[in-house]
Amino acid sequence: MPGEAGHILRLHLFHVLQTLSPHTAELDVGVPARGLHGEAYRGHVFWDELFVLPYLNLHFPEVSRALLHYRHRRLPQACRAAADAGRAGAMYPWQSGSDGREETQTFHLNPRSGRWLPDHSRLQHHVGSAVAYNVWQYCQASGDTDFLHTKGAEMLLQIARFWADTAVLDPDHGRYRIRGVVGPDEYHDGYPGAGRPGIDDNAYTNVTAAWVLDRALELARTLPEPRRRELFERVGLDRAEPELWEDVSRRLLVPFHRGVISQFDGYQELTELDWDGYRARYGDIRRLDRILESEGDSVNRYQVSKQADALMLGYLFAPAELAGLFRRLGYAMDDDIWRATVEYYLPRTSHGSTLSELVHGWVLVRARRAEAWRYCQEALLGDVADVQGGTTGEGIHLGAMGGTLDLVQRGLTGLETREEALWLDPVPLPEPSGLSEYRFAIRYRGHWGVALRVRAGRLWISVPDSEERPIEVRLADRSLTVAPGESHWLPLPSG
Ligand code: IFM
Repeated sequence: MPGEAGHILRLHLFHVLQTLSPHTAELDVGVPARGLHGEAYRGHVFWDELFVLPYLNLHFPEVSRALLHYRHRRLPQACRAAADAGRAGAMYPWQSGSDGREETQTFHLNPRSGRWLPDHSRLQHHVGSAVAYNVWQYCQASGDTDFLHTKGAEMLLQIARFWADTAVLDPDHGRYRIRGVVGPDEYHDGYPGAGRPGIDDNAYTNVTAAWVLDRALELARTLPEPRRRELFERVGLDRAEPELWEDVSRRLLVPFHRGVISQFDGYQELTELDWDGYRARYGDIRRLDRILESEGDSVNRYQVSKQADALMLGYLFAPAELAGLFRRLGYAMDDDIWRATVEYYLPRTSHGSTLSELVHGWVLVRARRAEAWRYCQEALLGDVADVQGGTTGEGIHLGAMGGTLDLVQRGLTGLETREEALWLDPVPLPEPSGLSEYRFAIRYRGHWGVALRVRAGRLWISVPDSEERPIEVRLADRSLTVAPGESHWLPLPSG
């Protein structure tokens, strides 16, 4: 593996650009989960663009913008889906094809048992928050306020509206609850023996919903006139709605147990799995759902996750931002709680999705944990070694491919684009990582070639003299302005 990382990343870049490039930016193209290389999922679009857009945002912002237009063209369909479900706003589909209607299967086959089983994965309404997150991140990276104030705001407001209408105030808790959903961990689609599908108060769903509501409020407050008035008219915003959004965004319930975030309400009451026993018996236990069902059991009974779920929060939000989000919700969240949460879910996750190792790699890199690189390597090997046991032949995994490129670009450099500055917090690279030196140039808020290079414990940043404006850079211990024509070598913290 050492030395191969660069080759694999180039292969990933090839697949990303083959599927999404300036040549597709003029077309009505979404992000198919399996790229252009196979028939798995029938070419459907899920939430996987959440892992691809961050890379595109900093290289081909026009492609990201086109992908967001793709979602915007399907906003009316998402609003119809919400209305059909008796809700306000926009309910984006979990799986969709050309016209944006929900196309998730209602039954799926367990090839191990040969049985067809009900499929409730369409309850992954968190896909809407992924669309909103992508809007926000794209606009932060590109500085495209025109999109943010028009189509972007329209999507954000409609998604926020959906969450505000879906959350129900529970007087016993004094908090809003979102019930009957499925989180990113697709293993848990209901409580054991319950007569209804879905689980309640999925922490990822609720925290991201609160984030969307907060962003929608920020937009509603800061939009310049006459755009504000036009937008409010277009979405038919009732004056009372922002008040409700404020309340919901501060009082959504996030369950905890034993000092960690609970994946969902009641997770801690589920049975612990005998992981060693199952490993000894089956070897590869990534698809525990299939194994357990074939034994006449159900994965819903166990504290077992297919992929990162609560830990997805550490992928979307850097520690300080996550702490702020929890604070706003009236919960304490510090490094100890987060560390304990990571410790709790790591051994309870089977990594039955290529997205899982990618997200764990990210989360552990951010936490500067030694085993981070093991997960990063697994994420890199996803398709070249077909780690999911035969799925690559049905199509590559575009989310994991885009995500690994972004892991190097933003994860290892700690790069964030917010508050009109470029934030950098590089991670010391373990040896041998195959990535002891790497460089790339990004497009950032109208700049064409901000160059970054990581090498021998130092980070180099340069702004070409062809640029017109300086950029603001924030590091953990200092801020600097890098003017056109300037470059700086900055020491990395030792690891
Ligand atoms: O979107 C993913 C999901 O998170 C896990 N199962 C496969 C989907 C498509 O890649």
